[in-house]
Amino acid sequence: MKLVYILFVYSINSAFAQTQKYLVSFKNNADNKEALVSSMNNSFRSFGINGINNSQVNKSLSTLKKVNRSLYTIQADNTTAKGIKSNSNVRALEPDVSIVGDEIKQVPFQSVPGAIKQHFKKSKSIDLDSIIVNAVPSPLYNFDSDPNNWLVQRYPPWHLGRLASIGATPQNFFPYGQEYYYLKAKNDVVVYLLDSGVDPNVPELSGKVRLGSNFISGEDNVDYAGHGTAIASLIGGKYNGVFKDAKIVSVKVLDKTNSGSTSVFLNAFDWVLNDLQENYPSTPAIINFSINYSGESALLEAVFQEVYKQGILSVNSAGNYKTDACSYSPTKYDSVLSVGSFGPQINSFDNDFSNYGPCVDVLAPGSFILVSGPGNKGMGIVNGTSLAAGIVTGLGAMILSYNPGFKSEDLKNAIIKSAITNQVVNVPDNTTTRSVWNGFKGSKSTFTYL
Ligand SMILES: *[C@@H]1O[C@H](CO)[C@@H](O)[C@H](O)[C@H]1NC(C)=O
Ligand SMILES: *[C@@H]1O[C@H](CO)[C@@H](O)[C@H](O)[C@H]1NC(C)=O
Ligand SMILES: *[C@@H]1O[C@H](CO)[C@@H](O)[C@H](O)[C@H]1NC(C)=O
Ligand SMILES: *[C@@H]1O[C@H](CO)[C@@H](O)[C@H](O)[C@H]1NC(C)=O
Ligand SMILES: *[C@@H]1O[C@H](CO)[C@@H](O)[C@H](O)[C@H]1NC(C)=O
Ligand SMILES: *[C@@H]1O[C@H](CO)[C@@H](O)[C@H](O)[C@H]1NC(C)=O
Ligand SMILES: *[C@@H]1O[C@H](CO)[C@@H](O)[C@H](O)[C@H]1NC(C)=O
Ligand SMILES: *[C@@H]1O[C@H](CO)[C@@H](O)[C@H](O)[C@H]1NC(C)=O
Ligand SMILES: CC(=O)N[C@H]1CO[C@H](CO)[C@@H](O)[C@@H]1O
Repeated sequence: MKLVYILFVYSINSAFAQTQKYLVSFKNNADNKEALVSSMNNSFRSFGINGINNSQVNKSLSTLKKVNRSLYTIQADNTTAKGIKSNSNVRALEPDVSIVGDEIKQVPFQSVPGAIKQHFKKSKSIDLDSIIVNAVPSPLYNFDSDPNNWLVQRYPPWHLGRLASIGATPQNFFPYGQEYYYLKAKNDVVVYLLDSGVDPNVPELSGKVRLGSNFISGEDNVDYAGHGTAIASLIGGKYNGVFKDAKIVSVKVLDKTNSGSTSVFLNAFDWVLNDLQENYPSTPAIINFSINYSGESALLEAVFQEVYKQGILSVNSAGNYKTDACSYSPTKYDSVLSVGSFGPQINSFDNDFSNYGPCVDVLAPGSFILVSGPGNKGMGIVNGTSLAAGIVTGLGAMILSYNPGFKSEDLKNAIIKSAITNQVVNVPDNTTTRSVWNGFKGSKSTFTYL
C-alpha cells in the first residue's frame, strides 16, 4: 500500500508540552516491540533535540501499543513525536484524530406537518389490489427484467416509494409512500456496517445481521448510540430496507457517544479485509459508514484507497452541517461515494442540514425517514444524511447482487449515472441534482391517493 509522508512543523521548546496519541506506521517488520523501542530510543539520542530528556522519552515509549504488524499508537508531546519521526524505520506519523458518527435527529411525531399526518391516517385504508408490475430494465447495469420477479411492498415508507419511481411521485408522503418495487437477491452480497454496532434482534433485522468485531474497548458489542441499527434497517430491514436480502456484518467502531478515532477505524478496515477473504472470498462487498473527521489522516485516506482498489465501494454521508462537503474527510475523497439528502412530498433538498457542493456525488431521501431503534425502542422518524447513505448502500448491494463482477468504480458510476436529474428542487449551487433510482420503470397501480 502506498502511504504518504506527512510533515509537521514542531515547536522546539516543549519540555512541558501536552501529549496526544499518534499513529506510527513502520516501513519494515515491526513485530518485535522491544527492538522498536530500543531503536527509537537511539534515534532520540542522535536526533539530539533540545527539550528531549530520558524520562520524557521513556514515558512515551512505554505507551507504544500495537494496532497491527506495521502500525502502532504512541502517546507523545509534539517534540518527542518529531524524534519518533526521525527514526529511519518510521514510514509515517500522524495524530490519532477523533472521528464522530454523523448525528441522526429524532423528529417528534407532533412536529410532523398536519397535511402529512392526515395522509398517514387516510392512506392506511386504501386498497392496493390493482397493481400491475411491468418492469423495463435500465441500460446502465444488469438486473432482472422479468416483471414477475419484481416484488412489491405495500404502504412502504416514503423513501422506498421514491427510490422505485423515475418521475414525480404524487403519493410521495410521509410515512407511507407509493408502493415499493424491488428485486430479491440473485447473488449474495455482504455489507459491512462500520458504525455504533447493530441490535440483531429488532424484528425487521431478525436473522439478517452477523455481529462482527467490536473495536471499542470498555463497551460490549451492543448498539448504545442507536445509529448502526437505524442504518442497518435502511439497508436490509424487512420494512424499511432497500435490499431485503443483504447480509449485514456489523463492525463496531463508534461508542455510546457516537465517537471513535482513526486508530480504531484503521484496525476495523484491516479486520474487514481479512474477514472478507476468510468468510466471503467470492462475494462482492460494500462498506457503509457516516463519519466525519476534521483532521487530515493520510493513513486513513490510504486505507480508503486500498479498499476501493480491492473492489469495495465505501458509501458515506455528506454530513449534516449545512456547509461545503469538500471540507470534510472522507467525503472529499474520490474513493468514496458521498450522499446528500432531500425530503418527502416536493422532494426539496434538505437545506436545513445537508452538506452540499461538488463533493456530493448523489442525493437520496434523508428527512422524515422511518427506521428501527435498538432494544425495545420500536421504529422512529429521523433526519440526517446518514440515512441517505444507508439507502444508497442498500441500492448498491442490490446492484452488486446482479452484477457481482462490478469493481468499485463500476458500482459508483452505475449508481450516479442511473440517478434521475429532474426531481429534487431547491438544490444549492454547485451541487448535483441527481437522486437515486432503482431502475424500476413499470406502470403503477391505478388507484389514487386522497
Ligand atoms: C507543540 O505543542 C505546544 C504546547 O502544547 C504548542 O504550543 C505548539 O503549538 C505545538 N506545535 C505544533 C507544531 O503543533
Ligand atoms: C533510552 O536510552 C537512554 C540512554 O541510553 C537510557 O537511559 C534509557 O534507559 C533508554 N530507555 C529505554 C526505554 O530503553
Ligand atoms: C528508562 O527506562 C529504562 C528501562 O525501561 C530504565 O532502565 C531507565 O532507568 C529509565 N530512565 C529514566 C531516566 O527514566
Ligand atoms: C523531563 O521530562 C519530564 C516529563 O515530561 C519533565 O517533567 C521534566 O521536567 C523534564 N526534565 C527536564 C530537565 O527538562
Ligand atoms: C427534519 O427535516 C425536515 C426537512 O428538512 C425539517 O423540516 C425538520 O425541522 C427536521 N426536524 C428535525 C428534528 O431536525
Ligand atoms: C496495518 O493496518 C494498516 C491500516 O489499516 C494497513 O494499511 C496495513 O496494511 C496493516 N498492516 C498489516 C501488516 O496488517
Ligand atoms: C452507512 O452510511 C450511513 C451514512 O453515511 C452511516 O450513518 C452509517 O453509519 C453507515 N453504516 C456503516 C456501517 O458505516
Ligand atoms: C460555484 O463554483 C464556482 C466555480 O468553482 C464558484 O466561483 C462559485 O463561488 C460557487 N458558488 C457557490 C455558491 O459556492
Ligand atoms: C471529529 C470531527 O471532525 N467532527 C466534526 C464533524 O463536523 C462538525 C461540524 O463541523 C464538527 O463540529 C466536528 O468537530
